[in-house]
Amino acid sequence: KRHKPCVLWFTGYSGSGKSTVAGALESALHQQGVHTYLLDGDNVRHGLCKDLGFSDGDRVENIRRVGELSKLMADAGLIVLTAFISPFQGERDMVRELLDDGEFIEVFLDTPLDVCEQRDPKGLYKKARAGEIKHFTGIDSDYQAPVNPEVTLDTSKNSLTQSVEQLVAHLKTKNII
Ligand code: GGZ
Repeated sequence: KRHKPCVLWFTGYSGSGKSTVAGALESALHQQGVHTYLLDGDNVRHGLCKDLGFSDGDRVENIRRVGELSKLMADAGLIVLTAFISPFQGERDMVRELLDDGEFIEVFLDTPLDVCEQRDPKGLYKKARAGEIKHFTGIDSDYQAPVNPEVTLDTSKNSLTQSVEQLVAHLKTKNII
């Protein structure tokens, strides 16, 4: 099926729903025959970025590499989905600048921090509160909410299906799919 390449850049706290929503959107796109690739910590931080930790500088470098990789994949014609906290506006803007106009779609997972902390799927917030993990986003490391995201989702208010529908509608409005 014909589509325009783009990068759907999901940003938000750990536990905000980035990977879940991106994965569900990817399934919906596959059903329509759209060729996609999902980049997240699981397939990037163990390989391409395995030398990086969670200092501000390492996060900047993580996002820079993922941004450059996303550009190459979009050049290959894919719809790229990325699910990284990507806490800094400066780096998100840098990726936007790498891409052609309209190709970068910033998707803000605006799930409140206290909800993310309640979910705590991997027990990481608990460890961060106990001081066992340092520089944890939202606890003792900064998160800069997007200034002008193309799409804002709150997974504490909307179902997964609703989030996917909102994104599919956006892609249709922009003539991407
Ligand atoms: C934030 C951390 C940290 C610290 C480990 N701070 O919920 P998760 O587990 O699966 O997702 C988080 C992931 C964040 O990696 P990113 O590459 O997305 O971060 S960034 O964009 O800022 O470079 C979390 C886990 O790694 N994790 N330590 N200190 N998240």
